[in-house]
Order: sequence, then C-alpha cells, then structure tokens
Amino acid sequence: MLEKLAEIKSKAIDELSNLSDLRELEAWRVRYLGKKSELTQILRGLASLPLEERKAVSASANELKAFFETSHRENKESLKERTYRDLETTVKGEKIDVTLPGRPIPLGRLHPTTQMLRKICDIFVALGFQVVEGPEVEWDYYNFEALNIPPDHPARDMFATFWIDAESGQRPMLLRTHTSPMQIRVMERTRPPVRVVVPGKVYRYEATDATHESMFYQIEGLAVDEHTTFSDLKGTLYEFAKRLFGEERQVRFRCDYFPFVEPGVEMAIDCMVCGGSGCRLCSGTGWIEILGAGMVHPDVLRRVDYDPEVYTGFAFGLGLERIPMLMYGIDDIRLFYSNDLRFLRQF
Ligand code: FA5
Repeated sequence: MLEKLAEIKSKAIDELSNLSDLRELEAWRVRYLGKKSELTQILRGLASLPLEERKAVSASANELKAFFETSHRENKESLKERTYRDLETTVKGEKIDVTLPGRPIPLGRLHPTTQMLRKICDIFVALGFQVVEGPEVEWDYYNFEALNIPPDHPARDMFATFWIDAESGQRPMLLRTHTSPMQIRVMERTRPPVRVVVPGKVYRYEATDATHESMFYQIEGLAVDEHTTFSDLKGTLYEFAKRLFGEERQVRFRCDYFPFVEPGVEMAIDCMVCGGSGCRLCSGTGWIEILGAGMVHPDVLRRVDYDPEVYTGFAFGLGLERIPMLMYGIDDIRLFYSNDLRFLRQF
C-alpha cells in the first residue's frame, strides 16, 4: 500500500509540472483529491487494514493528501498570475490605432422609381398641381364604367385585368389597370378648379417584355376649370418634358383613342438610346410613347355633376418606368423589379 502511495505521488508530481492553465489544474485536483480518486479510496479503506499497517498507511496517506492540497493551492496562485501576465502582454501588444478610418456602413438608397416619381411630382407641383393618392384595389365602376367603358365595351381589351373574385356576383373588384379611376374619385369630392397629379402602382394581366411589366407605375394628371383648352394640355406637357428631359428633346403628339377623353392623344419622346435611328428599346421606331392624354370627355364630367357647358378639362396618364429607361438608356423594364443590387446601386 505504501508503494502504491509513492507511485500516486510521483505520477501526480509529474503531471503537475506539465499543467498550463487553471482548467487543467482543476482536472488534476479532481483526479488526485476528488471523491473517486485513488487516494480517497485508500483513506476510506483504512479501517479494514490490520492495526500496524493502518498506522503506517494512514500517516503516509494523510501526509500525501496535505501535500496535494498545498501543491494545488500554490499552483493555483502561480497559474493565475501567469494568466494575468499573458493577458497583459496580449493587450499591450495589440494597441488600438484610433486614427484608423472606420469601416463604412452600407447605406440604403431610394429605388430609381421612387426617385423619378418624386422628381416628376416636383415638376407638376411647381406648375400648380396637387399630389393625391388612391386605392390600388378598385371597383369596376371607377376603373371602367365611370370612364365610359361599360361591360362588354371593346376598350376593356386595352386593359388586361386582374379581377378579384369576379365570379362572386358581388360588385366587381379589380387591381386598377391605370390611375385614371382617380379622375372620378377626385372630381366626385371637389369642385373646379381641379389640378392634381396621382402617382401609384397599376397592374396589367399581360406577358412581360422589354417595355411591358405586369406591375408598373403611372402618374395621372387632371386639370379642370372654365376655359381649359387643348393648348393648355399641350403647353403643360411640353413644359413638363422640357423641365425633365432638357430643351433638346423632341416631343411628338399623335391621335390616340381612350374612351374617357375626346380628343385623345399619345405623347412620345425621341429615343435617347439610339437617337431616333431605331433600337430594341423603341422597337425600331425611334420614338418611345410615354403617356396617353386628352380632353376629359363631357360624359365623364356629367357623371360627376360637372356641367360640360361650363367646365372643360384635360387629363394625362404617364408610364413612369419608361422615363428613367429613356434617360439612362435602360433597355429592359424588368430590371426595375427584379431586385438585382448591381442594377439598383447605380442610381
Ligand atoms: C392609360 O393607361 C390611360 N389611363 C392613360 C390616359 C390617362 C389617357 C388620361 C388619357 C387620359 P395606356 O394604357 O396607354 O393608357 O398607358 C399609359 C402609359 O403607361 C403608356 O404610355 C406607357 O408609358 C405605360 N404603360 C402601359 N402599359 C405598360 C406596361 N405593361 N408596362 C409598363 N408601362 C406601361
């Protein structure tokens, strides 16, 4: 038994000299002083030994226990000191250079559509228009009927529609296909003079291509007063085009048909990508249509209790995305809403 104790002692001293941190020291303590350690087992078994042997083993075992306890205490102190010293060296070695520039925080930015929308609204506000907004989920009445497009009117084909629960037999509802329903909503709640622009999302159930999306933005314009003429319409839109695109851009008006205006026109700008010679963006025509417009139809005025003998007005509806496409030579509208940061970061 005494030999066993000598063996335990030599093994413990050996291991002690190789410990490098407090965690290892704690493991050592458990190994040699813990409840399941060999030494504790020997101390517990003393009672079963013959008297002479018990005396000798008890003295040696208790001495060893005291030795282990002292060694543990002393090593704990020195390891603690060593840890602090190491930490101090590390901290001193790793000086912080407070003059280094900070890491840049990536900043978000406004979507190109939002930027253009604000720019255009600012131009119209400077021309005396007020900005209003309306619902994207709309009644058939405002989107079509009140705009002279009753059920079964062939003009419904111009606006491929996302219907909401069309089968239910209730009042038909849809995602607005244009911002023109706001003409009716605005006139219903105000008396002339009216001068508003209405920016917002519109939806069309149609296949997409380089110039067509199924969700895009429009800006509607409406001006109604006594003596408002077609010249006012042209003058306003010329002025708008000049302020947005610069003096050198060409503007073209051509007859067009919209059931809610009479006469109706479309306005196009000469293509900035090809300079008018024809490319993918302008489908080879050299012109890009950016808006539809016209004089508000007398029946539309009557529907909102405006007397067409007293009041006349003009309206226009502008496709928003086509404008940054023209200005920055973007040749595919689908880039706007495909969330590709490489595209969006350029604006
Ligand atoms: C209309 O939506 C009429 N409400 C415009 C209007 C308003 C006429 C007031 C008269 C008076 P149109 O369907 O042509 O018209 O669309 C107007 C503009 O929206 C177009 O000139 C074009 O620039 C844009 N646009 C039309 N369809 C799409 C599409 N699928 N994707 C992107 N832009 C489109």
